[in-house]
Amino acid sequence: TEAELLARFEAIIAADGKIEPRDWVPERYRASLVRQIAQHAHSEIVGMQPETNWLTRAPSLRRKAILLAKVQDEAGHGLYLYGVAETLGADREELLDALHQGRQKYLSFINYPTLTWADVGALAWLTDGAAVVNQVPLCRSSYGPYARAMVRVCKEESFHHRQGFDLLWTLTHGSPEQQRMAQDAVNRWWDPALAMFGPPHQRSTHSAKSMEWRIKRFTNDELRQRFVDICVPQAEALGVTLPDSALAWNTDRGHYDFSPPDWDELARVVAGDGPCNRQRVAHRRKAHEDGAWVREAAMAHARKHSDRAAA
Ligand code: FAQ
Repeated sequence: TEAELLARFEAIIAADGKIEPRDWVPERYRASLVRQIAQHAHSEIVGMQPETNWLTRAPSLRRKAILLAKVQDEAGHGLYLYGVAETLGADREELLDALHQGRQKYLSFINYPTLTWADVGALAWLTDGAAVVNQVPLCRSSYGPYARAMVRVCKEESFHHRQGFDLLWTLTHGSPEQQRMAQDAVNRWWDPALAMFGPPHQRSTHSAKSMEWRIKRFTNDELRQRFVDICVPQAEALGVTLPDSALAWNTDRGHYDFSPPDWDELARVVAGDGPCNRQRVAHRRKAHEDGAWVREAAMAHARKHSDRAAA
């Protein structure tokens, strides 16, 4: 009966076990996971855009090879994550339609422009750094396929984060103009990185339930604080200033105090009104349409092979 199935589901969660694709789950658990995983997958593939902007203008072959590898990793992460959503019964084409029609979102920071080469470094140091802090606990998410996908994703995101640090380090140890460029990029990416963790806990619609179901392990605010505490010494090592005059060590709390990002701005950007929202979605739609022949050819190839195997 449904009551028995629910009891079994709740027992797995209570024992901190893993839910697997064939297990019965409450519809709200399934829908909330599909929502988060689809948004995560969309973030990976739309997140390639601010970086591909600089692929042809990377200052050396080494930097270009690193950036190419990073962008390819993100395409791979998108693929795993759409695959994970499929294990929950979601249809990949439907998820992409929802993205293209604006019914499903991707993370807000992707709607900001990468104005200079230093942005490639600041974007990676700060937003990949934030992604690692947010996603390491997802390696212990209650949904098995999501948790397992996150292990490899986090290893690759850590590499992305480090190469961003390395890129910025080169600039902060370069000419005064390069130093200014690095500082300017950090100034512009700090708030979007803080906003990545989502709204404050009181305003987070999904956190309570997601934590009860052990999809999430920490509140948005706890992870944001962890990120700030990690960034401050790294900024000192880099020789950049984080753009927040309220940033100060609080001995009582054992954490840095900091100013929150502008929540109204986050709401506006999520609603579609950020500096690059229209451009990002239009580019994604065009890439999807232009790639139709590749998908058709791949399907025809797969059919030919399965027909041969059957014959
Ligand atoms: N932007 O109730 P909560 C990368 C939405 S990218 C946009 O707190 P939840 C690749 C939220 O969806 C990193 N929307 O929601 C890369 C919800 O709206 P909904 C990808 C936001 O789910 C790096 C509503 O607000 N990682 O690595 C944002 O409990 C560098 C209420 O929020 C992930 O996606 C936002 N910042 O917590 C590429 C991590 N914040 O769905 C290039 C997986 C909140 O009701 C360069 N996701 N919203 O319409 C998560 O961990 C969670 O979904 C959170 C939000 C933490 C994002």
